[in-house]
Amino acid sequence: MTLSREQLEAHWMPFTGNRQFKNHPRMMASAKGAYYLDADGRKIFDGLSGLWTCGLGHGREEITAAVSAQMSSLDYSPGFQYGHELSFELANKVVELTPSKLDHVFFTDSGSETIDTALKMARGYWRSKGQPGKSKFIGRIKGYHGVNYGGVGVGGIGFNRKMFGQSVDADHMCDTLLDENKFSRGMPAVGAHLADELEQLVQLHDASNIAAVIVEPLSGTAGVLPPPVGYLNRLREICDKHDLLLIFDEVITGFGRMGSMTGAEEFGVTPDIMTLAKQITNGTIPLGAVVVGSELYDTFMDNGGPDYMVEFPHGYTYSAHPVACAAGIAALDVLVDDKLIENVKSMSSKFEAAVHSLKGSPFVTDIRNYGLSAGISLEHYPGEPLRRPFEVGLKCLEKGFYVRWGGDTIQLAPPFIVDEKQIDDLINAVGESLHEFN
Ligand code: PXG
Ligand code: PLP
Repeated sequence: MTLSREQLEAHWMPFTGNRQFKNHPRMMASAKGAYYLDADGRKIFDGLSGLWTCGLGHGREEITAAVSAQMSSLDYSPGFQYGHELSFELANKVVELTPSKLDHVFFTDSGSETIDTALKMARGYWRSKGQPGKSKFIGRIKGYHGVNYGGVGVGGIGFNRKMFGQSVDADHMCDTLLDENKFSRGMPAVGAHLADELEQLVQLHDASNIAAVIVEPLSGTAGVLPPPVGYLNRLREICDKHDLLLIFDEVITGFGRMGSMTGAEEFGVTPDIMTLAKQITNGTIPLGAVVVGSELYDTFMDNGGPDYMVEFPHGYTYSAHPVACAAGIAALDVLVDDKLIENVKSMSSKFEAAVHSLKGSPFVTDIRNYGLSAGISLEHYPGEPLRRPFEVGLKCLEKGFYVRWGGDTIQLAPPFIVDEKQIDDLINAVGESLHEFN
């Protein structure tokens, strides 16, 4: 590495133990397919597809070519009051690939912006309909909805909240982890009844005060928690009964990882609002998208006043950035044309068997999986729940495998292009690492 210790200080890194990192840097230099090359030229398998972003593998020529051509022809275009064709083309593609009731797309630049946009849409929708009291949100314990103020308010990870004080008005349902579901494969059999807690929260706060319920169809960051059988259907029923909007945060589940285009499609439940990011451009250029149905969109249009007036006072300088849209179109084309979702489907049973073979390995207290995602919970050091996953992650890196540590779990999400041998090697690396503790 060419950088000095002093040069590392200037960059305050996100979600990183800066002090540890800067004493022991882990630098990536390049990437192709399912592998990184680190700064020392070592090949590292990408066991989390970047940060759940790069399912198509790295360095896809189709995306590179589209981005490069776009940079040369229209590098930026004002997103407010002016348009360019690519955003409409991408919006139509997103509408085509998401459930049929969702047919309008609002672009943002990240998952976090997407969530805050969705929350503002929900409140604005009820105000436009003359019900301004409907402003509270219901999230879920262990939910992750990004790091902006709205997303932190509805989020359910205490560590991400405690430093920052109050944000939006939100209450939370319980998480879906049950002892009897430990080591479930795919969707746990028990737990649909946990959705009934929403019914209780409605009794407590009254539906006239609640704008929306927001959940990840499968919680990723909390350590891969697939929904129990029937749970999402039950949430949908309760939302319909009480006139609450249902938001699915599909920043991780969107565009393939579940073995379907979306979690909504895979689990058979359609939300009123869907949030997408990450995989939409294969992680190459920041882009997020909120997808909504016509009733919601038309409510804003019908209440917008004269037609020159802005109906939704919201948008980002980089919303629908032309280069990001070019990347999005190219990435979604590769996903469809290369039939990579079929690969996720066919590899997921192999992946499931491999990851569950770690049951019985030292410190493993639970394993959960769905599609090409898995979470492995590890026994805590006394008073230090986060330490062992960190140590396992470093051991895997020494063996040439990048895996994610978060909370008391190790998370795996290999690229959609993964093959059987790569799955075996990844799981062996995790298994060996677990056995290396004294
Ligand atoms: N919602 C969900 C469901 C997410 O998973 C966000 C919102 C926020 O997206 P942005 O683009 O603002 O980061 C996310 C992001 C991990 C990990 O290892 C997960 C995320 C980000 C980084 C790491 O679990 N999720
Ligand atoms: N802060 C200032 C002073 C700005 O002028 C703007 C945008 O014009 C923003 C923040 C928001 O930036 P963005 O649109 O990239 O979210």
